Amino acid sequence: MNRSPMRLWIVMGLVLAAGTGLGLQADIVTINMSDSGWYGRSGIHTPTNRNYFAGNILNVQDYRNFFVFDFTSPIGPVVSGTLWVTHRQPVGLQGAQSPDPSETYGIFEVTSPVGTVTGGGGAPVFTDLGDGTMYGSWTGDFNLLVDGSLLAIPLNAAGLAAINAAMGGLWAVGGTVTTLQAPGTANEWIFYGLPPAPPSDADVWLQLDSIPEPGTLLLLGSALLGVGLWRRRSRA
Ligand SMILES: [Ca+2]
Repeated sequence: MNRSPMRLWIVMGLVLAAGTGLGLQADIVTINMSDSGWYGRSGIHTPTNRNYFAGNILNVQDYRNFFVFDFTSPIGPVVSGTLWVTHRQPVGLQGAQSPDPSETYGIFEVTSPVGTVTGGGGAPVFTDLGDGTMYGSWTGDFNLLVDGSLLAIPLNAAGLAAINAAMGGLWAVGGTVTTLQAPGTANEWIFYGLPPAPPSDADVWLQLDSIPEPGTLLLLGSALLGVGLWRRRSRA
C-alpha cells in the first residue's frame, strides 16, 4: 500500500468517527399529546371527552385509555424516549385508588386507524388499547397519587420503532391497568380527571431523543466532498 491510499484510509476513519460522534448527540424533542380519551369494555366512548380514565369501577366495567401524538412534521430517528403522563383528579375526589398495594399501568400498540380510535370504534378499539405489543409500563401504589403526580414510562425498543414508523402522520398509543381484578369487581382506577378539571395537551407528552438527521447528512456530505478534493489534490 503506497502512501496516498494509506492517508485516504486514515481520513475516512476520522470521517466515520466524527459521524458516529455526531450521531450520539441526539436532540431532546418534546411533543405534547394532540388528543386523548377512554373506552369502556362495552365499547362506550365519547369523542369530545378528553379525559383519560383507566381502570375498574365496582359493579360497572373496566376502562382503557389512549393518547394521540402528531408527527405530521417528522423529526429525525428517535433513539430513546419516555412517555410522561400527569395524574389529574378533581378537588376533593380520590382520582386514583385500589385495594391492592401495587398496580401496573401499561401502554400498548394500537392497530386500529387513529381516526377510528378518536371517532369511536366500539368494543374492538377497547380490546386494541390493551393488547398486542407493550411499549412500556409504570408500577406503583395508586393510593399515593395526588393531582399533578407524574408517571414516567420509558419506551422500549418496540415503542421507539413504532414512533419511527409513524413519522409523517399521527401516532396513537393505548393504555390499560394490567393488574386489574375481574372487570367490574373492584374500585381500582387512575386518571379520574373529570371536569371541571379536564386535561390539557401539556398534561401528557413524549420526551424523545432524536438524531438531527439533516445535520448528520450535511456533515457526511461535506466530509466526503473534502475527501474527494483532497484525493484530487494528492494526485495532482
Ligand atoms: Ca393493541
